[in-house]
Amino acid sequence: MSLEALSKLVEDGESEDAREAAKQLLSGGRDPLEMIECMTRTMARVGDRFARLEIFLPEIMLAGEALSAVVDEMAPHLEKAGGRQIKGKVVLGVVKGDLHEIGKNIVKLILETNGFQVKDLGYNVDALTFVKEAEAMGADIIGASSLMTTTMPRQKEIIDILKEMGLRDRYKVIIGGAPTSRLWADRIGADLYCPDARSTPDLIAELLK
Ligand code: B12
Repeated sequence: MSLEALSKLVEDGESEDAREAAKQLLSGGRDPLEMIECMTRTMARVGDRFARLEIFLPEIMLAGEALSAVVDEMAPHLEKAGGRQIKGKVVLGVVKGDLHEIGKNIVKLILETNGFQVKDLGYNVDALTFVKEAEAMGADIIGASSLMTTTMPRQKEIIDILKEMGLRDRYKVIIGGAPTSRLWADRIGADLYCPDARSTPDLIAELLK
């Protein structure tokens, strides 16, 4: 079983076969983080095919479900790699209007296995809810995911609310999701942009120093 074969199963939305393939790869010692990177590229390709009208929403939904099945299989393998000491508290969610949660779920998994405590707010989360939940948790970090150009402004809204409430210095705000960038992070005054889940724990640890 190869990564290419797994990628094809995810792209074709074959959830059960993809799950089995992932199991095989993982038990053969394949690095779960490498698998995630490969699957992220696969999903970008799925998205491009959708944008070109070669496939439609049901196919994306099936591919998304197949990827979620693969991520499920990865969880125990990631846990082995992680430490146990709490490095920071994070509230994490997908911004209002956005239902794309797979990337956020992967980030959650990787943060938890690397010693961060995570409160998962889910998807379609109002900007004010991020702030209220961060206050309730006594969080160090607010992490906001956006997968659409139309919902990226909701990341800025979180920062605007923090400023209005006089809380901007209390939290580090980190952003991610396929259409976001370092440039966007700078523009909205976020503390950090993370391009992928693999780099996130180290980038945050560096930021909190
Ligand atoms: C799967 C998918 C769906 C699934 C989502 C299933 C689910 N449960 O999440 C479904 C079918 C529901 C869906 C719906 C829609 N989708 Co869609 N979807 C995708 C697709 C193909 C893949 C997304 C994905 O899971 N990627 C894999 C993950 C692992 O990657 P990732 O999310 O980028 O996350 C990684 C990093 O970015 C980072 N990261 C992510 N978030 C964060 C947060 C923090 C804090 C940090 C540190 C890091 C981090 O870590 C992750 C792991 O490394 C993308 C294409 C793409 N290029 O992404 C389109 C895409 C995002 N969708 C798109 C569209 C248009 C839609 C719909 C509007 C379609 C429609 N007509 O209804 C709806 C919108 C629904 C809504 N309101 O949100 C467009 C958006 C275009 C735009 N305006 O920007 C895209 C880009 C496809 C395209 N090319 O047209 N979609």
